[in-house]
Amino acid sequence: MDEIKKENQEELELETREWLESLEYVLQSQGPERVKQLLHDLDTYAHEAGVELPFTANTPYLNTIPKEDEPKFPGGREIERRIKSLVRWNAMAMVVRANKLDPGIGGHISTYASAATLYEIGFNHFFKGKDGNAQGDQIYFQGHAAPGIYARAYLEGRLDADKLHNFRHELVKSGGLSSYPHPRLMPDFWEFPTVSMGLGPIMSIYQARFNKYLENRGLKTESDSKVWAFLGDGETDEPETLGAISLASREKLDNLIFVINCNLQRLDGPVRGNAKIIQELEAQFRGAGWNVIKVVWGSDWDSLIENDKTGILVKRMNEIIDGESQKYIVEGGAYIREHFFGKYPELLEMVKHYTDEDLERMKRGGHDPEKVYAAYKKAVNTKGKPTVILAKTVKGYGLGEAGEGKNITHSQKKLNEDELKHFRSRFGIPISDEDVVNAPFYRPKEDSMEITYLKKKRQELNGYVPKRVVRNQKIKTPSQDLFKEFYAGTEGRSVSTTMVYVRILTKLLKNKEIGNRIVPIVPDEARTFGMEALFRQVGIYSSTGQLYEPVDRDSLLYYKEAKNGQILEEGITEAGAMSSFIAAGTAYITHGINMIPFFTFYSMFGFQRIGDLAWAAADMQCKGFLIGGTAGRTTLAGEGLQHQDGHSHVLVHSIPTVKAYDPAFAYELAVIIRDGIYRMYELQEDCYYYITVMNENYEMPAMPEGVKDGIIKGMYKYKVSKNKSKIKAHLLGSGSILNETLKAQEILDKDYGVSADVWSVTSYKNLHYDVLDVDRWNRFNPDQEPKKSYVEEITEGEEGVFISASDYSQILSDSISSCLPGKLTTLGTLGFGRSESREALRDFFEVDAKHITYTTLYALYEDGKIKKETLKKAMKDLNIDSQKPNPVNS
Ligand SMILES: Cc1ncc(C[n+]2csc(CCOP(=O)(O)OP(=O)(O)O)c2C)c(N)n1
Ligand SMILES: [Mg+2]
Repeated sequence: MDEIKKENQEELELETREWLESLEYVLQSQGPERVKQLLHDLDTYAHEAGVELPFTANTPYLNTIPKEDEPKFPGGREIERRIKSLVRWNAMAMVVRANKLDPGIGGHISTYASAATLYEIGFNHFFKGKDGNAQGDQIYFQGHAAPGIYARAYLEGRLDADKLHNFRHELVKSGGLSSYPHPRLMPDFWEFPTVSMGLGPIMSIYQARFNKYLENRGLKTESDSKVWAFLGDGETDEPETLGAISLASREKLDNLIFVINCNLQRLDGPVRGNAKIIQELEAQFRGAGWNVIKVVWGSDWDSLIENDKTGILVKRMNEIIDGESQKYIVEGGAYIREHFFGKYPELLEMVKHYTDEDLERMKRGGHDPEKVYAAYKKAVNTKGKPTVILAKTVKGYGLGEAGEGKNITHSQKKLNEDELKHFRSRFGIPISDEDVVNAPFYRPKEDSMEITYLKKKRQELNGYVPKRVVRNQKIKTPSQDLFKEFYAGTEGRSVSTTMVYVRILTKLLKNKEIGNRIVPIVPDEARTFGMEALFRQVGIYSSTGQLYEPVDRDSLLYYKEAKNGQILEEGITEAGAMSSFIAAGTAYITHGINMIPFFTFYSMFGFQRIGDLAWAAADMQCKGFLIGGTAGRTTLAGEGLQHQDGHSHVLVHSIPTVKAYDPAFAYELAVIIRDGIYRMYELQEDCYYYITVMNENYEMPAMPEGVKDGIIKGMYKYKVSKNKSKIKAHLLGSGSILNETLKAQEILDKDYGVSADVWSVTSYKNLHYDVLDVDRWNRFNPDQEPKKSYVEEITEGEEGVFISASDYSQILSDSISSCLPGKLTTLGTLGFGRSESREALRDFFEVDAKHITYTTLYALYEDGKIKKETLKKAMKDLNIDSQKPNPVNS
């Protein structure tokens, strides 16, 4: 029985060999294209014959570029190795010293240790700088690999030892280095904040797309600049990392290169202990249409792979899982022999002349400069597709006992004397046994071969990276004429602030000076906001133009896609649209071109959904307008709990440089937008804007005299009461709820003899930041005449009670309560929304005219200004239901 099986087996093997030999013959005689065709035909034949072939998007666990296709390495292997070793040492020393000085200050050694070759090949051969006004590459460095990037800048002479010494001590007098890439903190150095995982990858995709957009619109010349995104394998679990990869292939972003450092570990342990992250990612990216280059094995494996005539080695490589790969690193040569090669006698035979040390030294692809060079070279020359490089590395490479490949390695920040000695010797750093314990920084002399080489290399590539340079010129703000119609009011016509906004945008787009700099961005909500007229007016950007006849071609406002289209219609991805906003709003830095993005979205799906990107945008000093549409918890009727936004203004309050406004009237909106363009693009202030617009229609009044300054600062008196009574109240209203305060003003005047003035509050954020600033100044300057906050200034001498009402959480107006001359009662919409009519919602949240009236009367009653009977009667007359549920907790 066994004999028969064996014979059969031999026959099968013979058959396989014959097929393979035939294929090899075709490959040699006619080349790979013919092989592809044959395999395709075989596949089709088998399929038609009913053979179900298992689907796989994977190739074997081998390098994508075979040895024979590798280009010649153009660099000096030895000198580059020495430079890399110095960077490694200084990066490690920076973290070790910082933690000696200040235990617990943190930092990462192991990530850069695993990525050093990936970066050094880039620095020496690929990354393009911007010197001489070149366009340069955009490089998203993996956030916690920052020590390595600082260490290189130290060798380059761009950062001194003092700075390195003050890693994570930014507040010392001489200045330090920030933990991670933060353009805000190091504005001459970092360009892209990446450390919140997933943001780098998605931002880089939209950056590469925006570069093409600028080219297709004729705003920038075509270039061979690349966008490089370096990320961790653990980071690929973030939805933002992989969530937009199909956009990159659909848009044929051959200017985009992802380098995924597959060290198989994340913070706690293995990324995929029970599987292979490289194979998993290969399938995902190939499935999405990317060019995938795997760099799994170093050159030491080449001869073994070449001699693997039966395919047993590849079979073994395919079998192992990442948990095992990690173990090989920790256990060493004898273990590798026994457990990797030992599974099959033929494999053991292949390595019998290798010592255990030889086996241990056999590198992974990501640590082999020639393999990495080959991958990058292929990536930069790839046309029509984005490329991802999946490089297998070792986390904590070179740390030995201190953490190489160990589960604790991510957080390792301290090396003892022996470990430092080991590291020093492993990388040949010329530091004595005596000195090593202090982990001193080491930089060879200026005229040394190392420094000369690395400087020359950077010169050839147009200067140092990362380097943030701002090269834009200021923009002239459109004249007041453009905005005049909005200052005039609508004279009886009812419109919404959304309609006004779209009209302003339309006019800006037509403006000769800045029209082509406007970038309207929508995540599939243009019709919701009545923006569809723009489709035809300026076109929707499409890198392929419009290959079909739109179904509404006969209508005036047809769905027009064009290669030079101006609108970025992103589809349903707020994260993607925000990434486009960032690419556009930072083009003044990246490309020296002022672009003015207007990203219009459903306000609930703004800061709540993409808050971390909004934070990163502020870090990058992004400019532009975020427009929260269908805003206001009670103004958006019918939609309910997941749509009615009553807190985006609370969320935006936390980002210091965002100017946030909740305007009520057309003229307010016009003043704010004009001022925004003026501040961001003419004065070049560091901020971006968030403005909420509503879909409630009402007449827009004409702008009263002298209110522009108040609109911008955040508050002005809009309407003085006609009633001259001594019983005084002040009603603060915002957004569409301002109308409710105006109605309450009338009721208070007519039915209760109360003189209530109405104030329009356009920005509690502005007011509160000003209050904090003035309070602090007074605290630190007790000898000086105390300053007054803007709110104090404009309300000085006002008498009576203050009631605020807005479509947002009460906490906004609470923030200014200490500065008013009378007690403030705040009405707002804290709580979950409901699917209801506007009227019912305003009653439910107690922000309608009757609740504002009743609350005013109660405040006056508390103040002893009216009698209890009057209050109780009012409660009845106004139909206030005291038994209704509390909207805050129901
Ligand atoms: C959004 C987010 N969540 C968590 C972290 C904390 N964090 C920093 S590094 C890290 C592990 C990273 O693993 P990997 O992506 O594989 O990178 P490696 O260090 O292995 O190169 C984590 C969880 C973070 N920076 N951002
Ligand atoms: Mg990792």
